[in-house]
Amino acid sequence: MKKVLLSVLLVALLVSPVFAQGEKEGAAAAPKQVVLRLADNQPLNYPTVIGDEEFARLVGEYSNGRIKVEVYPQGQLADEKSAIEQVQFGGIDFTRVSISPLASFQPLLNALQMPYLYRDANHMWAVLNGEIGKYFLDSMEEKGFVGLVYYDSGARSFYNTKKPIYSVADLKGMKIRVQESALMMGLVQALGAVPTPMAYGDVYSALQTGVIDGAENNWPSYDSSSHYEVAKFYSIDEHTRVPEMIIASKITMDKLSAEDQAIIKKAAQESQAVQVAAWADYEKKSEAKVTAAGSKINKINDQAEFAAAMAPLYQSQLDAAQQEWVAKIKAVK
Ligand code: GTR
Repeated sequence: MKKVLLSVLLVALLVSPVFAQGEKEGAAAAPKQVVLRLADNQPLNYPTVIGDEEFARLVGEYSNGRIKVEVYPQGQLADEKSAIEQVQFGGIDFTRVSISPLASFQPLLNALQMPYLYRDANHMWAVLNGEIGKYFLDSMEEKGFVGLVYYDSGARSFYNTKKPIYSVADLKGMKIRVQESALMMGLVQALGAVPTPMAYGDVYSALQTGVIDGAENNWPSYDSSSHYEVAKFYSIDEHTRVPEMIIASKITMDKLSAEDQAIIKKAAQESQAVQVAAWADYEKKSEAKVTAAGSKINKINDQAEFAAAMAPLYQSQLDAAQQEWVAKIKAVK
């Protein structure tokens, strides 16, 4: 037995340099393909994943197939927070995330997602795709990331298993799941409810078993996570517009040539149009789907009441620099 093993090893040693040489020669003829991985916690056909796939397609096209981006949806690689951590140390090359948990890594981002910050979606896009948005994408570098592009994520509202929310008082004492974000904890507390930070993938069963009473999200997530099956009351208050971002690992990007880095940045920027169109389409379909499935949907009575309750967050959650950014954002026409 030992003898057989020894001869197998010998043969392997003898032939391996040949293989190595063959590989090298092949590499000289056709440059080796670089395979990079992108993590997304949303399912296939969700607008962010449609955007990721467009990004991957464009990278393939612009590099003539030399760079391949593989998209892993549905949290296959990691939950959102772990995906960000892994991108930071180079274990995953890209991830598409909500900037809410991302702000734990780059707190400056909180200035982009304050409650009732934007007048409407157009105002948000003017900010994100203008100089301010560029500054925030670039600010990711000092934390070990390269910010590539913003994606749409609509507006977030509360939903719960108990009753419709009309006024701030209705939320009193309710246990509300939030993303892993200090700002979101503060926001829910400001409304008199009890925040429970939790990974996205754990929310369905927490709603079902009554560990929490509710959560908050946009229409597409309320739909695709199936939370509408267990939390029937969706109350439109649209407290925040939280954009999403594709970030690259700075470790990965630093290994690539300047030309390839430019290809990745261009492809990501250009994928935005497809993602935004997919978002608009999915948002309408989700609202119709959850309504047909029996969700009880209502508008809150007075948005000004909610905005007033959350206004102190602009002081308590933001430092002077962030407050200056907020002023600049509000001034964008
Ligand atoms: C969704 C977002 C996810 C995740 C989720 C959550 O809108 O697309 O990346 O952040 O919200 O609430 O955890």
